[in-house]
Amino acid sequence: MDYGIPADRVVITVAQTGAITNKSLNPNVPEQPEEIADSAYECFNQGAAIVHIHARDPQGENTSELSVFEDIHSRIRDKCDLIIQDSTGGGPNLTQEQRINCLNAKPDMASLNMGSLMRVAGPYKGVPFSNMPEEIDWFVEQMVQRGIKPEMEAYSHSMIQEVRRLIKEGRVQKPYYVNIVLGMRYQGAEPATPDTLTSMVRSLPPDTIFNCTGVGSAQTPLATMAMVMGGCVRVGLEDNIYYAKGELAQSNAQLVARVVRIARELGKEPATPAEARQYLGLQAQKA
Ligand code: KMH
Ligand code: ZN
Repeated sequence: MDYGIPADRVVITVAQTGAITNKSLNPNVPEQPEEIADSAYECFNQGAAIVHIHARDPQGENTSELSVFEDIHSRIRDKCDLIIQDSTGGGPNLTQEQRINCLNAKPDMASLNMGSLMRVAGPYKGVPFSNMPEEIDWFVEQMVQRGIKPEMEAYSHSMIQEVRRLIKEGRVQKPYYVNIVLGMRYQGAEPATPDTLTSMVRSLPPDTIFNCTGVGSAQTPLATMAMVMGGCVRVGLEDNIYYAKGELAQSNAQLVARVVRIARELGKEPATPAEARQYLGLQAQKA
């Protein structure tokens, strides 16, 4: 079987909320289930196929509460067939056990962070974003047991080695799906440059579909480059709160609409969720 995305399609993920961005940074960050679902539906209407989910409690703190994830999922699934990808990165206030609790809410996919980074600024300075090999193995086992496809997030070349290890050990199935995340201001993360993206894409194993996430002002240029290279793209307020320098984005849908305009200029249509399910080897929408 030949894996890949047709040249005239692009799979767009929207990462709407995140663990760090909040309403004090941009009041348009959706935090509560109803806001997250409404925003996801707007993004679906603009051309997103996948929604990456972080959940918050009523006070806006990162939460692992199953009922909150279930509420978000059912609100989204009532509106549309977006592919639901929960975050197991969670947030710096969550334990490893809490980070995988979202898997019990039956997402289609879940993020699987492929190595550890160190937070070097902000309130969590010095708190590691820990993803040790045995933790990765445990997370991926929990996903596989539940039929959830891992979205392997790689922030550096060394994390691609970890992807290779999982493949060698038979822990993940084809087509492998790797999100190359560049420009995180964490120790150990690589910069959002064309050279880094090119080099990391070249180092991917066969049968891998890649997605690119550029953080901050790199979001649009790297998404454009990734589309030219035949990749999938992720945009949204989780990774970038601005529309332009000094101008906050009005919504996640605004960021999706922009990448769709660029895609069309490049001769690509946004893949529907049904098409994206087929490319990624996902089952039909979960109940
Ligand atoms: N904010 C991203 C760069 C996760 O949720 O698992 C990192 C992320 C991790 O998306
Ligand atoms: Zn995330």
